[in-house]
Amino acid sequence: MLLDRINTPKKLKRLPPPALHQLAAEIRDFLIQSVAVTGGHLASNLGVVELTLALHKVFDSPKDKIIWDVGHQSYVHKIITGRKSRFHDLRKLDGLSGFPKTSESAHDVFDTGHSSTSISAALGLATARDLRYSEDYPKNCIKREKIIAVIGDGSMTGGLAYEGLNNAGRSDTDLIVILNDNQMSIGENVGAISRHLNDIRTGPLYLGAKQDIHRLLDRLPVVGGPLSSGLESVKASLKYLLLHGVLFEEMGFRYFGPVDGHDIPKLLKVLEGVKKIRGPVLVHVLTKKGKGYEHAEEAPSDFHGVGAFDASTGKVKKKPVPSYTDVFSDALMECAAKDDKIVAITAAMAAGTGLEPFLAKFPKRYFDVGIAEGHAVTFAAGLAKGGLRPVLTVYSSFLQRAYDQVLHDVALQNLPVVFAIDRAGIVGEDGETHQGLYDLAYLSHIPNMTILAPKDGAELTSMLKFALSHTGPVAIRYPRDAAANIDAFVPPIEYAKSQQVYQGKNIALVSVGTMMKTILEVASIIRARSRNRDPSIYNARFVKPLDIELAKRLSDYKQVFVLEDASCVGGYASSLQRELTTTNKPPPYIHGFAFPDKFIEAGTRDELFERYRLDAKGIAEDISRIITELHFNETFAK
Ligand SMILES: Cc1ncc(C[n+]2csc(CCOP(=O)(O)OP(=O)(O)O)c2C)c(N)n1
Repeated sequence: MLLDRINTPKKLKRLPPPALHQLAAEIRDFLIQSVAVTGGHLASNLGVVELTLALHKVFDSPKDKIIWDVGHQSYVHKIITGRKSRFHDLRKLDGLSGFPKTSESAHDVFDTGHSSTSISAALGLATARDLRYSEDYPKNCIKREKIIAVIGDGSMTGGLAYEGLNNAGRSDTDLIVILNDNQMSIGENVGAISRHLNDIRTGPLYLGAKQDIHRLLDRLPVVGGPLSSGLESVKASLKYLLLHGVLFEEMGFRYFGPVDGHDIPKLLKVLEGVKKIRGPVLVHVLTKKGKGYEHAEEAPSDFHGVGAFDASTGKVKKKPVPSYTDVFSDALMECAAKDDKIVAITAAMAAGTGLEPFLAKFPKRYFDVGIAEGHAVTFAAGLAKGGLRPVLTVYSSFLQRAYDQVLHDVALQNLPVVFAIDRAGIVGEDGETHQGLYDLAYLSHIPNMTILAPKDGAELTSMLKFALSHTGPVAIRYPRDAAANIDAFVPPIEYAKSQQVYQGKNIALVSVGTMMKTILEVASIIRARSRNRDPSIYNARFVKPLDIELAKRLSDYKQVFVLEDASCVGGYASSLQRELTTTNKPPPYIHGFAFPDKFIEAGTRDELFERYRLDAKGIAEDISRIITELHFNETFAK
C-alpha cells in the first residue's frame, strides 16, 4: 500500500505522477472505511483527493501555506501530513480535529470552521510575507513562500470572501486562490455567483483557447487620447464576450480555468504554471462532491456531515430520535399553515435547521440566502418591515457573524424577527469553532431583545407560538440533542415570567432551557443524600427580560444555583446576580454552573458535561460541598 508509506509531503513529491492515481484510490478507500466508523465530513473530502495531492506535489508545505476554507475538507491534507494513524479518533474527545488546527500540525496554517475566511487570512499572510522580505527583495524571491487559499463555491456565497477578493485584487501581492467548484454548498448552491460559475462550467472555452484570446486582446493597440478610450471599451466588451472568469479578472485576479479537478496531470500542469505567476491568481477547479463513492455521489448532502454508516450500503447506523430541530420544524409547519405571513430564512443550513419540509410545502415563502448570516438578518429585517413574520433559523455559532445586524437592523427598530437558534450550547464533535456557547452573552445586552430557552420539546413549540405573536425580536435557543419530554402540559408562556416547578426550602435551583433534565436529577440526588435539603426548582424560560418577580422570590433563599448550557460569562446567572445586587436586601449566595471562559474542545455532549462537572452527579457534589463550606464559614465567623 502506497498510503502506508506516504505520510509526509516530501515523500509524496518523490512519487512519480502516475503513482498518484493509485494513491488517490487508496485514500478514497481509507476515507470511506474510516469515516463509516467515526462519522465526519465525507463527501467534500472525497471531492478534493486529487486536488490535495496536486497541491502538496507542487507546493512545499509547511513553508508554502495552504489555507483550507471552512476546513471540513482537510482530511486528505491531514493524511498526507502524517495524521492517518489518528483517524480512528477523528472528532472525538481529545482526538484528531475535524478541522485544521495550528496546534495539531505545522502544516495547518490557520484555524478554521466557519466559512469564507480563507482569502482574507491568506492576504494577511501574503502581506506579512511581503513586508518581511521587502528590504532585500528580489534577492529573496526564491525563498518567499507561496500562500494558497482553497475555497469552495458554497463559501463564495459569503460576503467576507468578496471583501478579501476586493482587497487582494487591488494589491499586487502573490496570492493563489483555488476555487473548488463542486456546484454544492451543504445542499444545492444558490445565488447569482453560483449561476455565473455554472455558466463558466458549461461554456465552450477552455484553458488553451483562453490564453489565445488574452494574447489577441493584448495585441490590440492602446494609445493615448479619445481613440484609446474607445479601443479600451471595445477591448473590455470583447473580454466580456470571450473570456471566462471575467468577474474575477475585473477584480484584479488572473483567472485560470475551469480545470478538471480529478485530472491529476492537468492539475499539476496548471499549478506549476500559476506558481510562477506574479500577483493575485484564481484557479477555478471543477470537482465532484462525493467522488468515487456511489452513495455519496448520489446524495452528496447526506454525506456532507454524516454519522457512522455501513460502508457497503451507505445506510446510516444510528436510529434517528426526534431532536429539538425536528420539534421546531413541526411547530413551524403548524404555525405557517395558519399564517401565510410567516416566511423562513436560512443561511445555507436548510437541512441542519429543519427547514426542508417548509421548502417542500411553502417554496415561495422560503429563502436560502447562501452562507451569508449578516445578510440573512438584515434581509429578515426588511421582510419584517414589509409586513411579514420572518423566522431565521440559524446555528448559534454562525449567528456570531451577524451581531451588528441583529443589533442595528433588527433590534434598534424593534422589528418582529424570530431567531430560531439551533445548536445552542455544546454541539459535540465539531469542537471549538462550532460550540454555541456565546449567544446568551452576545444577545443579552441588546435592548428590545427577548431571549427564550425551552426546557423540553413541548415548551419549544409553545415558545415559537409566543414568539410569533410578539411585537419585537425574539430569540429561542435550543441544543443539538434529542428533545426531552418533561411535561405534556405546558402552562402558557407569559412575557418575562418564569415557571416554578417545585417549592422546597433554603436552596433554589434555576434551570435555563434544556438543563431542566439535569436539574431534576440534581434535586433528587440532593434530597436522597440529606433529608434536610429540599431544593426549590425554577424554570427560567425568559433569559431576557429577567423575571423580576422570580428575582424577588430568589432573594428569600440562602443559596441559589443556576445551571446553563452556555459560557459562564454574560449568561443568565450574570444577569440575575446584577438584578439581585440592586435590591435592598443582602443578596443570596449565587453560583452559576456553566462552561468556563475558554474555548471548549470537541467531544460528545455527555462527555463534555461530565468533564466540566456539569452533569447531575458533578453538580450535586459541588452543591453539597459549597453548602458545607458556606455553613462552616458562617459558624466560624460567629
Ligand atoms: C459562517 C458559516 N456558516 C455556515 C457554515 C456551515 N457550512 C459548513 S460547510 C458549508 C458548505 C460549504 O460549501 P463549499 O464551500 O462549497 O464546500 P463543499 O462542502 O461543497 O466542499 C456550510 C454551509 C459554516 N461552516 N460557516
